[in-house]
Amino acid sequence: MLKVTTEEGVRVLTLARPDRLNALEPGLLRGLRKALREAAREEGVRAVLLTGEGRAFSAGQDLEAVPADRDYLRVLDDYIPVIEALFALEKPTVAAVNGVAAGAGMSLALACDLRVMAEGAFFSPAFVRVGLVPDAGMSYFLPRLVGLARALDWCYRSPRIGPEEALTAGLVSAVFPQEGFFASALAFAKELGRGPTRAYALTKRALWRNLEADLADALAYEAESQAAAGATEDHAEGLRAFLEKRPPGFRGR
Ligand code: LHQ
Repeated sequence: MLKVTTEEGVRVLTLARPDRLNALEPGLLRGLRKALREAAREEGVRAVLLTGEGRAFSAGQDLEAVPADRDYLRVLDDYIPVIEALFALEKPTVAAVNGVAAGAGMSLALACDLRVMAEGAFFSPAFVRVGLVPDAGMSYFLPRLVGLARALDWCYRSPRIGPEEALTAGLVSAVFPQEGFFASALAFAKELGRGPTRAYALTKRALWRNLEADLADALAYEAESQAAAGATEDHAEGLRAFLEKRPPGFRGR
């Protein structure tokens, strides 16, 4: 099941099948899809934090719940809308990787804007270990986040990618001690939740889009994005706050 709470503008989504290491099955994926739709709609939600209950973030696809006919086209039908919804969400998304993130569990974390991890946690592509290929967005996100050479290496060997390697690769923004991990991750997300939400959304869109653009196209898109950001209340507040030498009070509009 999925637990949904809100902490000062941060919608916390907790994968909660701890006895199965939060392995993913259709019910949980449907819950995620619904929760992401709600997070997108609710104005008071200014950031999303995705985490796991117990000792794992998620061990990926529930290997005991794969259909007997192994119709993986159908299995992946449940994943695709979740990954698309995470990527499309116009609010900062953070994966709080509290423990192992394997296979499609790692993919979920990759589809978030940023990741933080606990000292004892690790990522593992895992797919190759069961004779499968990266899915749920991993083949898209991983090379873009850490480079093609590293992505191929990790997907072939499926090593345990711990905090040091993840930080060096730029896969995570921060590593926090196991003790108090959730509080640290929440504080990280709350900081984003207090930011200029529209500007974050425009930034995310421009950075991803312009990976595939030429310079002229990228410059034109930036100008359009800046015009949109320039029209927000948060920009007006940011300007006022600067001139008045005080911290800005962004409201996400
Ligand atoms: C699990 C799982 C699990 C069920 C631990 N399922 N029960 C694939 C197919 C089709 C289409 C969609 O996409 C995919 C994508 C994928 O995600 S493929 C990759 C799937 N994930 C894996 O291959 C990882 C499998 N798990 C492991 O390698 C280990 O469990 C890790 C390294 C994650 C953790 O190891 P340990 O800390 O030693 O824990 P454990 O193995 O003892 O697990 C605890 C329990 O959780 C255990 O059950 P039990 O009844 O014995 O206590 C496991 O069977 C269960 N569990 N992962 N994916």
